[in-house]
Amino acid sequence: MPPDDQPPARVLLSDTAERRWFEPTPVGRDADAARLTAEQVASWREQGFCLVDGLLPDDLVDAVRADAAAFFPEPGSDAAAAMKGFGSGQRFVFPSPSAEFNAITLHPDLLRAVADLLGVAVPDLRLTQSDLWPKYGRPPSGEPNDNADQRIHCDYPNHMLTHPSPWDAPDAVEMIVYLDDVDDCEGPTALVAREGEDDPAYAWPIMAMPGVEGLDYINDREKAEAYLREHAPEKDAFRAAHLYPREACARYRAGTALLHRHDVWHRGTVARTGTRRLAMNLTFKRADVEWINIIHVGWAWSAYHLDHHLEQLIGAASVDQRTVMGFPAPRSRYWNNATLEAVNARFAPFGFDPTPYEM
Ligand SMILES: O=C(O)CCC(=O)C(=O)O
Ligand SMILES: [Fe+2]
Repeated sequence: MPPDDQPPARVLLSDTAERRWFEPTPVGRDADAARLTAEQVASWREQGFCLVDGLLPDDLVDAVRADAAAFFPEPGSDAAAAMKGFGSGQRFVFPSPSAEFNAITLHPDLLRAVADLLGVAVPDLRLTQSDLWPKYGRPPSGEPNDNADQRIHCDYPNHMLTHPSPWDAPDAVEMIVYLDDVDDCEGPTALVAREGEDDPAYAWPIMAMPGVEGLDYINDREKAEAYLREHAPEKDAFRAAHLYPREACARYRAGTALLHRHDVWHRGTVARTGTRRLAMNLTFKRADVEWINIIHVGWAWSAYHLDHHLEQLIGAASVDQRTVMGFPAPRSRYWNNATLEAVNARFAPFGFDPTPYEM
């Protein structure tokens, strides 16, 4: 537990002999929907993250897990050994041929949770990342870009062209949806909870990591710290004093969601050798934010896929879900009789209803 002179953690902390843990808490209910509790929202806004259970329906989580488990190589196989780092090609990148993957990405309760965190309405969100990747448990190889035991970092550099906005004016929500159990796979995400505005770990600006200010990008923890000791010893000292000693781990199981931010310290840790941890990674930004990029190729790139999953998704989606994808909202300046007729011609075969967009 934190010492007496520190504010109490809102995220639940527990200790075991080897690790400190953040424990997930159940979401609340609002009519038939899952909704973040006030405590969970406060945890995200104050500490930089919340860890929640029950945001997504179990059967949807099971279905995505089954789909991904059938696609990615079995742990322990030669094909698994050959897989390094991230990636599924386009198979588990939004929009995916997996309807369940898309259904999680745009799940109404998930969108509502993100909107609640940012204090905006759902149509004021834009999706900028949704992918699913396996982490195969293996000891760190010692390669600088090995992903097994990550250096502690914030995610902002490869999501945005700038630096995150001040803490109390966040522009985006990141999320990891775990599809396995930490008891099987280990490899929990470790995080440093922010403790108030004077927390030295969160001194402004956030520069004490590889890959910014002209420093090389290095993923592996030991290699990154050795590099910083040589090239930026004050950053290494800062990380050794304020970050690594304070990290605690997200105790996840299938369906647990970690909602975090581009300016929160965290890292991936070593997964149990011979296992495969599957997880989805999502990011939503405020619609008025141009300096955060879509991290994948754009959604329209999938339009020539023979199964027409992009068009089917657009046809079947709710107005809010389309808007979060960047499709023009009702009353957008895009809409007039000509554009409505044209867009309807394109998507009518997929069940598109033009009524909400009529002038
Ligand atoms: O895999 C994890 O638990 C975290 C991964 C991560 O932080 C990253 O790749 O940026
Ligand atoms: Fe990260």
